[in-house]
Amino acid sequence: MKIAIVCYPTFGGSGVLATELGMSLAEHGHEVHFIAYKKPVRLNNLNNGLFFHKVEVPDYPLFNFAPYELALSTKLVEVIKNNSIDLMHVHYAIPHAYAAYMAKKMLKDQSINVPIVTTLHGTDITLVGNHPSYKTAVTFSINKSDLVTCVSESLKSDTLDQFEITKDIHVIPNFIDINKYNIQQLKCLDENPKVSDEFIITHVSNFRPVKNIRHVINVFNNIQKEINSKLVMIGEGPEKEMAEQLCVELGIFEKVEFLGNTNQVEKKLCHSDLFLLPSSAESFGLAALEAMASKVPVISSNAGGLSEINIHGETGYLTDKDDVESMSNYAISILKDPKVLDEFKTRAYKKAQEFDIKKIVPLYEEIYLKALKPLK
Ligand code: GMT
Repeated sequence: MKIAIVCYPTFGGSGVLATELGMSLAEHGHEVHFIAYKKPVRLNNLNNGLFFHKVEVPDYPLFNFAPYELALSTKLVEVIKNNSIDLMHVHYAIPHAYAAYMAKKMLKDQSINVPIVTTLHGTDITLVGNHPSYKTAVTFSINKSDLVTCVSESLKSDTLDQFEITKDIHVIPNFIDINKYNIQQLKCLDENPKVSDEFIITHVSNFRPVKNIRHVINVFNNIQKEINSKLVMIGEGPEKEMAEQLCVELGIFEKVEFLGNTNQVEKKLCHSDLFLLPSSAESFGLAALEAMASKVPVISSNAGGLSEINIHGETGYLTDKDDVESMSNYAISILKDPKVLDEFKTRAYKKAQEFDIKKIVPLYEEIYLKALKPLK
């Protein structure tokens, strides 16, 4: 198949997932064309059936807001025609599903039929998509997609509750390449064995308000009072400065490392003992799954789809999103007993195996075949 993938090219979960999916599809023999305003950050290799097409949005003094959807739909038409693309897979409804629909209509005008598969990732539904400025167009573009997928049962039910959806929504969870994590674990132990008895607590996100960064710092502050530990904060975003300031105020700045964005999160996770994710909304929680694949138990909120991967009392613990005290107590209970920590690590890894790329990517291939069937 020849597939055009539209995604956000940044470190956010939807872009990461779309890129990993495209790279895996190319390994399965498909031809994959990424279309975005810059090369996706995880797209490290452009041979073997992988292509990237940049959407250029020219500036003009009249534009208060440059019309990205217009440029994207024009680019989609061009790429689809030039490369005989079979289908579009757009990640994140806003504005990708909308632009894809316009592209589909323009192509139809030239007697070219290309179906749209739209994947909903979370904030396009639970936060941004709900806004009155977007809701009508988001509903329309979901309903006009040929097939719709979303990343958790929780997101499916939120979408059906909050929008007038006439389409079936297929749940296909996020995935990880467990093999990549296994290799990294071995390398890690070999090249850089853990020497100190200090526990490592990790958080990875885009530091947006929805991630409750303040809680991450406060939970760690409670942990470090009882357990010799440090906090590793990975990512960049609007709440980072606040987080640094809070660490200074609490007198724990020297126990917290802010590492910025990384393309190789598995390298940072391999020595970690516990992962914190107290988000106020989280459709799936790819960062938590990446931690679990690295044998790291998770203390998270019970928001959205987190309970579909993090199993309370088994792979970690879940609490209400603002319950810093329970999160701290649960974290300490896991860390203070090496046997308990070991059991949590094993179960977290075992659960992560359910979301291995080998099991999940074929589900997308099935969806593509379904979308193409009416055209045959
Ligand atoms: O978590 C973010 O803020 C980034 C966001 C995105 O749209 O890139 O991630 C969303 O999609 C991921 C991949 O499907 C999910 O694992 C995340 O849970 C989801 N984020 C939220 O729902 C807040």
